[in-house]
Amino acid sequence: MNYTDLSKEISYALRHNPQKYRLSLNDEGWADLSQLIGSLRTDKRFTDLLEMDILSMIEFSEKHRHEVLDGKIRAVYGHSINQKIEKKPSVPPRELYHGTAHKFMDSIFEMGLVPKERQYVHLSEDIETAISVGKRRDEQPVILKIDSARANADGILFYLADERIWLADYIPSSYLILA
Ligand code: HQG
Repeated sequence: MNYTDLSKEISYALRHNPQKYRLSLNDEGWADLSQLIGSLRTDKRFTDLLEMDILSMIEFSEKHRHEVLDGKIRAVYGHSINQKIEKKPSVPPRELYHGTAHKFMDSIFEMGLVPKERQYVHLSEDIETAISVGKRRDEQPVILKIDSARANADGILFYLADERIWLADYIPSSYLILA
């Protein structure tokens, strides 16, 4: 079983298209794991899929994209479905980072960071993660530093997705500087 294929398919199901897999997500994005397994088995790449494969895929993934608890599974971040996934606000570290492409910079300095297709803007605690996120769109990405302490003090909410990734609804450009 190819774990990269499995991870991508599960991300697609839980972030973007749960209906296709006959899944319903609760407010925090949790879906029934056995229903997901049943739906994935109809794909010829995953006919032998067991829960154990999903647990191993999560364990060996370099990023913490999915979590399993009590027969449920969810995507940790990245959702684009209409149903808003609820996150509890937390106090962010003083600074956060976002890696992006040069071609977006005019628009970002004009409008701030917006979630685009996803439900939340994605930010990271460390520059290395921001670089790898930005490299998806630009060989030499722009790294923005977010003054998250000041933004949070001014009422902008931040949500912890996992130990490295933070989410926000919107970051006005006045809190952004080039890292
Ligand atoms: C940009 C992947 C123009 C923003 C990654 C980004 C991450 C603007 C793009 C996670 C803008 C949205 C999320 C504005 C923001 N004008 N462009 N005003 N505001 N943008 O993919 O943060 O591997 O939705 O800079 O690694 O790149 O799939 O967000 O370039 O962790 O698990 O609009 O998804 O994780 O792109 O990536 P995305 P992202 P996985």
